[in-house]
Amino acid sequence: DHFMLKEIFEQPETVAQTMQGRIKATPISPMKFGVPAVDKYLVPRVRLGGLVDYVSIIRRSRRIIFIACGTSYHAAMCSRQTVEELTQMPVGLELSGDVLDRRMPIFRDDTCVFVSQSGETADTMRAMEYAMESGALCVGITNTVGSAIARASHCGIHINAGAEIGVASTKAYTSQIVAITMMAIVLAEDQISKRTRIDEIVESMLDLPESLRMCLQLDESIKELAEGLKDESSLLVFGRGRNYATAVEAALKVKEVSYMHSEGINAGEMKHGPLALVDEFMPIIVIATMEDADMHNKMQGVIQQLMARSARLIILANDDDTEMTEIVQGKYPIVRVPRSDTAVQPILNIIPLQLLSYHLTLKRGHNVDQPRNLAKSVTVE
Ligand code: G6Q
Repeated sequence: DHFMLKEIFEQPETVAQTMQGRIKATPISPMKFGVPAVDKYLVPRVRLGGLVDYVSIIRRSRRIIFIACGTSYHAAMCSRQTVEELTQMPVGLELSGDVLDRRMPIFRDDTCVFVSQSGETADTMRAMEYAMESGALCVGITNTVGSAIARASHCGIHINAGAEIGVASTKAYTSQIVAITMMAIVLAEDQISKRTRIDEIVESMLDLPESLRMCLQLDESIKELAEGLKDESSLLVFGRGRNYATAVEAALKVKEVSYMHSEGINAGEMKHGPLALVDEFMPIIVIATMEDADMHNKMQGVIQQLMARSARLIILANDDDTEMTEIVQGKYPIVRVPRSDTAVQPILNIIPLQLLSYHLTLKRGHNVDQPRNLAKSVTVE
């Protein structure tokens, strides 16, 4: 019925398109005698044609800085940890407009990665011109072949997600995360110590289309959830680690199309202010998937603290998380998503939240594809 819904449902195919011809299906570290075999020659698991000639320059750079706006910024926020984990390099994250406002120091041995669905966003383009003047290597990650950022950057990755028409970015977000994760892998492929980890991430990426299809089956139950939330004036979303990005991206989706106030909150910051908003009326979505044991424990603690304050919760958990069933005791709805690798799980987690923003908007009677005051490409500063 709408481009936004069409694009949400395209994601099993669009993430596959982003990986197509770039990821090798066979593991690079086959197990021999219970330990990963170390081949004489490193066989790369991922190949990104647009980066091949620049990989060694990026590896030698002082730091990597991701620069973007809106949803593209959230995609970089989500994948930044994977880049840090695999490369062990300092990885910065900046809003395009803020780079210019601060006249941020950028140096010739920096790599600046500009993430933009349209490739035409004025703030990101200006930030790239600024970084070029500083002599930094400029990498573009865009969805639009021939766009200003794709043409003016030194090298880059096309995310190949196909044209995105809905103003609310959905399929571009998941493909941007896939593209940045592939970039992290390419940068780490020279390190033998990272090969097993790369295999784990790649295996989960290859499962993505199937897992995304399972997430899309949540559509009907999310519609019901939206019915119970449609008259609210505010919605909080709590997450931490990579899922802090999921929380802020979900909140952006909700506010931009349904016009409901929504805020993504880092659950680690809860005690430093946001807890004051918690009462039995304020709806709070808590992202508590169990891809990482430490994070899962922390999120269980957050849920218990919120329960102690009689909060009104909606929990996002994995389909095999029985502990969560015990903690929640049937008091709150639990949205279940399949389990994946820590680097890949946020790609699944955002799906029910994209669907929620879509259904909330229809139920509140707004135009989901063309929200007021917003344009698809923000070509003015
Ligand atoms: C969100 C939007 C918006 C977009 C930014 C940056 O749903 O589509 O936040 O991500 O305006 O646009 P580009 O990714 O095209 O640079």
